[in-house]
Amino acid sequence: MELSSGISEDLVARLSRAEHLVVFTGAGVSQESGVPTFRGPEGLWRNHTSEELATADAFERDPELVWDWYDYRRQIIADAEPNAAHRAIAELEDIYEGLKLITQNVDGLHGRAGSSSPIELHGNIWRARCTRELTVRQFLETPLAQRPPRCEACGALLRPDVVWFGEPLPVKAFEASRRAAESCDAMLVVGTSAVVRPAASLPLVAKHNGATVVEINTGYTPFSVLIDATLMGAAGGILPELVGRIAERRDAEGRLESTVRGGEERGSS
Ligand code: BV8
Repeated sequence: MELSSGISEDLVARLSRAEHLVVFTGAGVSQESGVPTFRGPEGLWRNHTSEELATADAFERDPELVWDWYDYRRQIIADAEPNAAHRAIAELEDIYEGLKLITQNVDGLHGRAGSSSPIELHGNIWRARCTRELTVRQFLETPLAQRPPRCEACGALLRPDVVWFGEPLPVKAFEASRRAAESCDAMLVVGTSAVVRPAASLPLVAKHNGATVVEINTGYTPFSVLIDATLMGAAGGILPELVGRIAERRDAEGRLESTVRGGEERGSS
């Protein structure tokens, strides 16, 4: 376990040799975009914790309160821009063919930064689901005109299309994530406190399967003693430097060329 704010040449070498890279992100990757993290001091809202509000029980008890919390977050996210960490992660797709991005976040900022197919383990705050027909639609209206919003087809309550505590993760998304963690040879774990299960098991699956696992976080997490390295600092500062150095090294080794050339050939076909 290597603890440093500096990025060692050895780490850059190990990551640049990887053939199958997975990036796994949590709320910390969006913190520099001004989006409150879940368990940081800004995670409280009207003295409620996220764990209290992100549940089917809370919604059952007071759908208006829960929708007010989501509307508050949607307004912040609508005004937010992807930050340098999101953009650096999007750039990794040009460096590693078949890169897999798995996120616990529901803010959609990876997609807005250019990542082509983030696996959203916990759903997306910009979709809503009818509680009666279970139909899912894009739902971008913020602030909400109707509180709580109702299905235009049947009048039943809409709910955010996210995974609440006590609810199962989308099976296909989690299976794809587990397969990626089992088969990768390197994983970057960015901005997660590693407490929410089963998502937080993925870096341990990668480590168990022999991958090089590197955490980027402003603080220690339960992973820190179990993985190869923790780069201590803000993702928006560390990731652009790390990605740049990996690209340089792969370019120097002719690996980037082959990937990009492959990409260009793919693009021309
Ligand atoms: C399930 C969507 C089973 C909603 C989220 C007891 C009772 C009930 C359940 C449980 C229990 N014990 C355990 C559980 C399981 C539970 C769980 O794990 N609870 C935890 C709290 C202990 N899990 C579940 O309930 C899951 N479902 O188990 O179902 C089941 C199976 C079959 C059938 C029925 C049921 C569902 C979990 C999903 C919950 N939904 N989000 C919404 O967003 O509104 S989780 C929520 O937490 C977000 O998705 C968030 O992404 C995720 C993880 O948090 P983090 O991303 O890590 O964010 P956090 O704020 O914690 O940390 C931020 C980190 O970033 C910090 O480390 C910080 O240092 C760092 N940071 C900050 N700034 C920066 C930075 N790093 C770098 N740069 C920076 N600038």
